[in-house]
Amino acid sequence: PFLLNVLENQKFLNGSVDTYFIDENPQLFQFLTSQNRAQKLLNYIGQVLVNGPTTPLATNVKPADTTPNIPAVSEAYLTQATSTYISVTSEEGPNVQPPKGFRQIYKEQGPEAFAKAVRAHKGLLLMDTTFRDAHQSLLATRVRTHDLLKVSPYVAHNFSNLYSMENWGGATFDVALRFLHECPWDRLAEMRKLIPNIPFQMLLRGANAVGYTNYPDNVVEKFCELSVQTGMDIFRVFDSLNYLPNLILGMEAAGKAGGIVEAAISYSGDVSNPNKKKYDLKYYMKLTEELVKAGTHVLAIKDMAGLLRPTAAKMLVSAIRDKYPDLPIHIHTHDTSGNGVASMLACAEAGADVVDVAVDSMSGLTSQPSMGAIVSALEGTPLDTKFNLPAISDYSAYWEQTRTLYGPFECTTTMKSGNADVYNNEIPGGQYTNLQFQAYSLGLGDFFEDVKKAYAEANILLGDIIKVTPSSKVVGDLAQFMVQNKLKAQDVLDKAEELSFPKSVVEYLQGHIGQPYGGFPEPLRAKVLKDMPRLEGRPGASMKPFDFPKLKEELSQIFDKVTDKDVMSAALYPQVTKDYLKFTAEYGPVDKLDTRVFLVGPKVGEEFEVTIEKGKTLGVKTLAMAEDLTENGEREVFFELNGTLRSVFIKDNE
Ligand code: 3PY
Ligand code: ZN
Repeated sequence: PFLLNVLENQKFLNGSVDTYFIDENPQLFQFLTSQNRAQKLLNYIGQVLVNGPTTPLATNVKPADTTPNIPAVSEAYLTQATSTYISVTSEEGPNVQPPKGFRQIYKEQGPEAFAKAVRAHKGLLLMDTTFRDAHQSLLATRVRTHDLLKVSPYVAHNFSNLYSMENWGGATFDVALRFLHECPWDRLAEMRKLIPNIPFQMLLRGANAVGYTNYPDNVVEKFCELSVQTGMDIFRVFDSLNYLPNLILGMEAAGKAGGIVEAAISYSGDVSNPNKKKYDLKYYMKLTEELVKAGTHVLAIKDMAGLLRPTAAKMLVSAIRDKYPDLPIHIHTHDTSGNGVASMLACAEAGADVVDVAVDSMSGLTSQPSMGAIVSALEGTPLDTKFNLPAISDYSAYWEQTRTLYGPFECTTTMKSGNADVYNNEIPGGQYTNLQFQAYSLGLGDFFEDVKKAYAEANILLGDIIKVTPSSKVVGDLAQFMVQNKLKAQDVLDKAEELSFPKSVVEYLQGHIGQPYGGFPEPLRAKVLKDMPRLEGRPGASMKPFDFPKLKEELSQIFDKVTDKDVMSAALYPQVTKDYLKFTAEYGPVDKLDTRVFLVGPKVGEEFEVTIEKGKTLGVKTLAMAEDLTENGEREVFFELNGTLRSVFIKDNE
């Protein structure tokens, strides 16, 4: 294994080798394990300075040269009665403990008591999506743990009345490992330490967990177990086709793990439009009945594209509220059309308990509607959220500044406004920004308009399906395929037997992600699949249980100190996790660097600090880069590390 130190090599130690041994085993001289974390970080910084970003930047906008102000935890809390505070002692003393929140009800009395407390609550409750869906939709999911943690104590102290914070799951798991070189489990554990009072919520893609494909059942189960152990509380469970067996699998996994189950109906169509017949009120009422029967603690309406207009919102929520007076109802939407606030207010008035918002500076467009807008709209009414507007402003100011660090991933580089055309194309928020980005990076402004139109056609070709990860990718892939090959819907139908469709489309038609409501489109399916195998029923039902011990063994052959969490990550994302483990073995705790330094490296001459653990802070100054390369094509980069001169040699890839 590449981490093996030469001084641990038996052959080397007992002298039974010749000098060619050294030439043939250069990996033994990399001393990776013996290098300390500081040296690894210098290697990382050197690498970025010499060879450019290790995480590809989506545009040529640079991260801002700014240090966000961290809002101070309000003094007001430090003088209040201690009985309402969480009784955990910390090094800083009892005064810094945040007030109790809904999490204490759940932890002390269980999920049912939590659901009751939510129903009994006067006023509208909020979930804050800033830590997950907001940046997934606006900043390509790139927000790093480092920036989430800085503002976490503030959130714990000022927003202890949140129903929950959505801060994990969805695309964050994959992106953390793949692009940010950080461990999603560590992110969860660290946030938990700083926020003991507010329930944490994650997005679980049912049988797809936090991936893009169905996994064996034991993977989903174990994933939920580890999530609860690491600090997760509420699981919003959805299936991309609203396919009940997949939904139930996810619900049971979350429930068995001890979590709060929030089963979600993914919303499509328009219940207020009599011409949109497939997903009508009857369809949603039937699905609600099934989810209630399956024991959900809370019902979510997941409006991933922002299609739930105010009128439809009122119809749908009142119908569910009338039939299920005790069921907590939680609404999720995206503000793509600009109707988000209006719709959430309509939901609240019709009897929803909770709506999703993002802090003002991370709201709007394809993200969630604005927290400040909804809070101020309800102030002084019976639905008053009792949130403090100045506290929201300080939180928003932090994110406004922090957002500029992520300039390279900013959706507003191309997206200047909301667009009600989403009611025609039904593209989910996160995908809408992605597709626009892609179109612009191909230099094809018109391409996006064509893709959006093709998306609507592709949806009909595939049977007018629910579109959310991963079924939305199937529709998006078909749409791009149609635009690139200049195919109209009729051409696709006519030439289906000869066309070589995207893999995701073929697999969807084979039944790999489940069964769509109303069945697969025929004759398209028969023409595309010909005699290829078809999966009936729930895909996971026919998969062999995943062999975790075997994977652990395999990883331990290559890497040091492999944890169960690493193994879980690798079960979901095998190659991405191996790359992550290799990366951190080589470059150390890059998650501790400030975001600008992490993304593009420091300026020459810049001094900065890195706190690699509590009480251990490195002072770094970048001194210079050698102009000439060494014989081996390496460039020497000079640093001052805690006042001592250090240098690293980096292979120049130019
Ligand atoms: C996800 O699956 O990541 C989503 O946000 C779907 O809406
Ligand atoms: Zn969403």
